Amino acid sequence: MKKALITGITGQDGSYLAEFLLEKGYEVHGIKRRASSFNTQRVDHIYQDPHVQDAHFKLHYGDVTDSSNLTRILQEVKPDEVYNLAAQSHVAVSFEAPEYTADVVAMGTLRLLESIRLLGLEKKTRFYQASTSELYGLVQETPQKETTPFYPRSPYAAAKLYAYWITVNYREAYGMYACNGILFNHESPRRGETFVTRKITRGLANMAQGLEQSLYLGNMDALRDWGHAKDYVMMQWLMLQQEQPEDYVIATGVQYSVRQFVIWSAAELGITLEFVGKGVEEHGVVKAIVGDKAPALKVGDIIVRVDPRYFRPAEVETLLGDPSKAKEKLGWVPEITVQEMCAEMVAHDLEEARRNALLKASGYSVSICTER
Ligand code: NDP
Ligand code: GDR
Repeated sequence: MKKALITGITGQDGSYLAEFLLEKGYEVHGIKRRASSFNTQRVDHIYQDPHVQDAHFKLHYGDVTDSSNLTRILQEVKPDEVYNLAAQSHVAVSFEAPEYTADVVAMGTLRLLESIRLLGLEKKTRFYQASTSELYGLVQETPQKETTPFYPRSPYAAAKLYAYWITVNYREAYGMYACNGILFNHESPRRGETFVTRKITRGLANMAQGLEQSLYLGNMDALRDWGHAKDYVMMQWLMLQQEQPEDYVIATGVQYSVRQFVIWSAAELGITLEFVGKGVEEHGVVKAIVGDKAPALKVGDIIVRVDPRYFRPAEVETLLGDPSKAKEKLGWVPEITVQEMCAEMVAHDLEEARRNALLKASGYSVSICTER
């Protein structure tokens, strides 16, 4: 039975990857951080009681800022594959916590690679690094492919640049099977609530049910190449099953604006939304409503506004990936379209909003966190 170790297992990708690997028959180990409250919601459904003798899913307390901890876990597990997904992954937050972001994202990757090497596992353990389209930042070529020059535009992206190159370096210097997956944005109902797609689907669903008053967004002109996380974790695994370790771009090859994603999400709730005004004055007005998904809204309501608080000190305006290499060498084609993904996310968040609205109507207190 193959063993995999996933850092960041409690995150969006970690949870889908763990499910995928368990289905493939792996023994899956994950590193979770100690927190003052439960932080395993995304993997609770695959949790196995450690008292069960042949449990195939095991969580270890740890942190990628702690080399001794990583070395101990690696020594204990001796994994065939390591998936390094742990990160302070929010671009806007990285401007506020740049040093911490660098420690986790850049140094965390080095710590893992060096632990694997020092333990003599460099010929056994295959390594996947969660690289990102943010590396392209101020884009030098469109669409972006494996050979497109990088130009990071945030502390997060600059830290990921180090992580990218140190992964390449350990491959070249020590003959490690180490790969970078340069993944473009990928989303799902498990996406963190403060990334733009989930903020939109959750915010609109809450407003439809009368739980929020307005959705405040930043740059709605930003263009992204959005795919589904479930499709993308399969690629992380495939990259580690090849004869030679290589780096791959994973993307859909189509891009849309944040504004377009808002319009689709509203449509999933039966709302026709029209944007009027320019710049910080731009806002989204309800033009028509069909069906029963948005009982709390009426025609003329302003439900989307711009708040400059969400503008970034340096923005990545446009990203569009060219996944030709992954298609050719890994035989991969994304299965879920962005519109299907949007529908799934809205349906998920509407169900949650309906539940909360019902609780509220029954006199129970409901806390709706809307921080960025
Ligand atoms: P999430 O933010 O959902 O998950 C990040 C994970 O990292 C969480 O499990 C988090 O733990 C964990 N983590 C954070 N800091 C530490 C630390 N110091 N030590 C150990 N674990 C830590 O990210 P995604 O699942 O969306 O992304 C996975 C990876 O892929 C990340 O590295 C991200 O940068 C990268 N990426 C993501 C893309 C996307 O569109 N989703 C695109 C390209 C790259 P906790 O749950 O406790 O917070
Ligand atoms: P991104 O994702 O920065 O691309 O990083 P995010 O969803 O945060 O932003 C996408 C674009 O939307 C614009 N935007 C807003 N973003 C947020 N979060 N909140 C808002 O209110 C808002 N309004 C407009 C942003 O300015 C941006 O242009 C994600 C993360 O998962 C990274 O870890 C990963 O590496 C990249 O995707 C690929």
